[in-house]
Amino acid sequence: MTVENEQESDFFATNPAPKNLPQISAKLHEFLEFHQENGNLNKKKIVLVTSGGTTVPLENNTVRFIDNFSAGTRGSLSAEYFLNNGYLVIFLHREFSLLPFLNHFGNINFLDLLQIENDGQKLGLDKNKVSKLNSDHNLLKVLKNYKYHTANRNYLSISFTTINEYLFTLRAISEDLKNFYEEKNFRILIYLAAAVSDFFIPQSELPEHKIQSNLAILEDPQYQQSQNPEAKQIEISSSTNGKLKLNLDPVPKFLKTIVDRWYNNSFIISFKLETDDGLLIKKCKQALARYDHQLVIGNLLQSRKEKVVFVNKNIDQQGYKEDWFKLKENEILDGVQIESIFIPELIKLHDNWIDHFESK
Ligand code: PAZ
Repeated sequence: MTVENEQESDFFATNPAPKNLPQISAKLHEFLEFHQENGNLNKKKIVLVTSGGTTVPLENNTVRFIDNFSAGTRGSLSAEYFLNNGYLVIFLHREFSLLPFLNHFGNINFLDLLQIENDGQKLGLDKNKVSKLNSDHNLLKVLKNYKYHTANRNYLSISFTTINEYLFTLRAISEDLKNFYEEKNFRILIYLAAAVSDFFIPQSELPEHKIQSNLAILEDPQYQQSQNPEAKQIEISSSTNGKLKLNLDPVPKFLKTIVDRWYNNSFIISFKLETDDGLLIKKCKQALARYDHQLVIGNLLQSRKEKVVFVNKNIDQQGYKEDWFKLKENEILDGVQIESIFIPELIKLHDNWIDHFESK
């Protein structure tokens, strides 16, 4: 067993599965069964898109948590381009983050599109506002796509909030997908765009209740007795001068397990986000060397909506190659989405991958 595999089994053995996992699995199973019965699993490719950021709770009854910046723009737009290119999509996203199709209308308040008619007796549409929305945001086109893909059940949304929920759900999805696709799992594309925390506190070591800041309460024996004795990763007391000290464990590196066990033979893409451009390519290459998957897409926080880099191995497996995709000045002004440029390239890479397996 590799170190990564050991860390993975430890994680699942020591952290509780989310309570709604059986419902999620049932929903997924039903989605895959529907497409199997309709012959789509043999005809269509499927992509698992992960999107948005994971939280790290600091209390079991969670009032406070650590979060990150990701709004799910990349994931939700990508899901839409995959759908429009004939893929079935499983969209594993942070609850309340951006969703495919709705992502175009993030700042729009739908109440402003409605009006009250007949002296308060009837609900109406403000046609001028709807028409402006249509001309500004291509509402009709987006709506047609949305209706088409929902009517055909082409995508399934599953949400997570915490790092724990994310990892358990990712594993559950992989188990079902593997069973449905069996030896054809090269038709599965895994697109890991979620911003997943690198650090966390295991559930068994979380304080049960809201962390108190009042030293008198902290030193009250009755309060101390009510606390989880294992909660040693979070320290606040008079000996810390009332400062909150956090000790976070590293999240096990799941990508190795994903590549070797959960999704072997699937086309796996991970993302690498950095803020220092001097590190980006180096970190992408490190990830490829460590996990041996198919592609890393690198992006910088500051320019992630304008450029990305594909880093993968050369055909002869010797060394790496980098392909940049950048929006031009006029494309940025016209609101072109970088996903519209690089997703078609990804699909070509996935198609080559499938051809390789099918011609064996
Ligand atoms: O969600 P968003 O569109 O604001 O950001 C997308 C992103 C930067 C989170 C994604 O492109 C990415 O790089 N995800 C992986 C992050 C990482 O764990 O390195």
